[in-house]
Amino acid sequence: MTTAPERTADLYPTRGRTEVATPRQDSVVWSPPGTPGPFGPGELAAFERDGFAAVDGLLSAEEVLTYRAELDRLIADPAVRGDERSIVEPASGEIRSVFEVHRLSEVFAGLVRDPRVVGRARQILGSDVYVHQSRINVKPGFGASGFYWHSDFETWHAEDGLPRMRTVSVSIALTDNLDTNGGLMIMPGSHLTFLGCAGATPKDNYKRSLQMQEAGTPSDEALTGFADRHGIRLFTGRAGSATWFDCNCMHGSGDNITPYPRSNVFIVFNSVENAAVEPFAAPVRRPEFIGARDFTPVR
Ligand SMILES: O=C(O)CCC(=O)C(=O)O
Ligand SMILES: [Fe+2]
Repeated sequence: MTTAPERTADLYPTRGRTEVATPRQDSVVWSPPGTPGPFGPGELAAFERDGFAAVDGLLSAEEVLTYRAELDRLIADPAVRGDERSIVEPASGEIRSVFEVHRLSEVFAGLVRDPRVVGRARQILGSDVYVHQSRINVKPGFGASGFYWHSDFETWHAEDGLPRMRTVSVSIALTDNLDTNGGLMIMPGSHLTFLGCAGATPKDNYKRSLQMQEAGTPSDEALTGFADRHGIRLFTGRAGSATWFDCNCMHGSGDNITPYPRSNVFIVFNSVENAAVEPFAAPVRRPEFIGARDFTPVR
C-alpha cells in the first residue's frame, strides 16, 4: 500500500467494519466572539451548545408567497420533473426533492445571496462560504416518506470529501411546519460526537440513498444512546421560519400522512477554507448537483 503525501488526514473515520464514535475535532462557531452579523451573541452561544438555532419569521408572508409560487412552478415543469436533479417518491411517483434549486431558479439563487441567509452562514463559519448543496424537500401530504436518522456530515465526509466540520445548513419553511406533518427533529448536542457508521459504501449509493438511506445509517443501539443522552427536539414554525443546524447534528423526520404539505428549502453552506477533496469512504464522487465542486464564494 502506498500513501499519497497530498492525501488529507481523515479526522472522522466511517464506513469501516464497525460503528465508531469520535469526539468532534472542530469548532462549531468559527468566527471570533463579537463578530457582527444577523445572529446575536446569545443565539451564537446556543448554536454552539445545541447545534441549532431557530429564527422565526426569517421571511415575510409576502416573500413566502413568492418562493412558494416558484416551487409550484418548478414541480409543475415537465423539464424539471425529467431532470436528474428531481428525485421522486418510490411509492407515489410524486417529486420528493429537487436538488440544486439555486441553479435551477434565479428566485432561489436570490434567496442564497440574501444577507439574512448568507450573512448568518458567514457568521457561523467565520469565512466566505459557497453552496455545497441546495434542495427543496417537498413532502406533499398523504404519505410522503420521511428521512431516517443521520448526520449530514457523515455522508458529506464519506461520499463528497468535506474534510472538516465547517458546514452549516438552513432549512427554511415554505409551508407551515406543524407538529404533525413531518417536521425536522434534531438531537440537541449530538453535533459534538461523530458517529462513524458500519458498512462499506456501494458504488452509486446516492441513487438509492436519496429515496431511502441505507449506508451511513446509525444502529438502533447508537440512536438509543444518543436519544437518551440528548433528547429529541421537533421544529415547528410558520412558513417563513428557519432552522439553522450544524452539519453533524443527528436529525431526521417522519412521514407526512396529513393533508398538509411540509415543503422546506435547504441550503448547505460550506467554508471556502474547507473545500471538498476526494471522498474519504466511497469509491467515487457523487454528482456535482449533490456535492458541489465549484467553490466560488457567494457574493
Ligand atoms: O426534510 C427533512 O425533513 C430532512 C431532510 C434532511 O435531513 C436532508 O435532506 O438531509
Ligand atoms: Fe439531513
